[in-house]
Amino acid sequence: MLFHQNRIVKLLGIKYPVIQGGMAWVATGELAAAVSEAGGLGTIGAGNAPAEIVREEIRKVKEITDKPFAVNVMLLSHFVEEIMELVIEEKVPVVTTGAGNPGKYIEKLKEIGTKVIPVVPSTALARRMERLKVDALIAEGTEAGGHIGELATMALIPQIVDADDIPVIAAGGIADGRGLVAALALGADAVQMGTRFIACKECTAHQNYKEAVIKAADRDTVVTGRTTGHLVRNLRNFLSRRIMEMEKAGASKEEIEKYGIGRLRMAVREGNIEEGTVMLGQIAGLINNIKTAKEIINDIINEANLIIENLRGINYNE
Ligand code: TUI
Repeated sequence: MLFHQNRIVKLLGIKYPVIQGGMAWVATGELAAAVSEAGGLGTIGAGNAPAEIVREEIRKVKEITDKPFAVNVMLLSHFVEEIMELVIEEKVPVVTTGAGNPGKYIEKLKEIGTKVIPVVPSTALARRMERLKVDALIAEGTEAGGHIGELATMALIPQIVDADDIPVIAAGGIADGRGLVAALALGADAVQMGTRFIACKECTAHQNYKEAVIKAADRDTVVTGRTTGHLVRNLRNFLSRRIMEMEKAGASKEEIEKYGIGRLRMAVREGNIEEGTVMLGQIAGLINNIKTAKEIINDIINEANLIIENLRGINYNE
């Protein structure tokens, strides 16, 4: 069987090597539970939310499913300390981290058996994480939506795979079975997908946000934040144009950050996809339908299996 010896599947106790990205505001308990029920690993995105809000999402997941799930801790959050206390109290099976170095939290999480999986945008951070004995790494390329690093998935994955002996989950630019097989070919053991799971029936984001993903073409994302030091891939819309104008005009980091406050919520909850921040990855252009979490996962696995079967016939020496 294709995924029988898969290290990530074994580590996490899931059926398929598909992880749902922990998107702030978008990745609620409902979405995470649906993905975990379908055999992947669902993730709650803590984003900038306080612990009490995230606790409710954890409770929702636990009500719907007994399967493993993750909480993504966004390390730039003001509430990071209380979120870490919460995930320990709730004995969350898997913690993924983003937007920083989770070094000082790893020991406490591991003590209670929580699996720790940081997102790394470079081999330098991957090596540091290996020394701290994390369970796996998510190597996220710049194709991804939201806060991103500089390296593309195609270049990043094999370099991270070779830099350490930890299982690697590939992320950024992946939305179907072709992406999964490509990631496996580069040496990853699994994929994490965010954008694909926005266009998902169980995703609680506003319908306008889901439609923005479906409507987006290949060149419809832009990267803002070159001047603030926090690169963010989001939809080319009124807001991103305004921010790029401010950046060109030499606005200060504080001014730009202040202008962006509350904008993600505005897009995800209120459906204001012009004045809000619509975070999405470059692969949005490939996504043209809304499916259930189960359909997304089953389709990816079936497509990957077919591709692998076809590849078996190839031999360049003949
Ligand atoms: O974290 C993400 N994606 C996100 S976080 C987010 S909320 C936000 N909004 C505006 C500005 C900043 C954050 C929206 N989307 N993906 C995982 C990810 N982690 N991408 C890049 C990184 C990363 C970057 C630097 C991880 C570690 C890192 O380390 C720097 C260091 O301290 O070594």
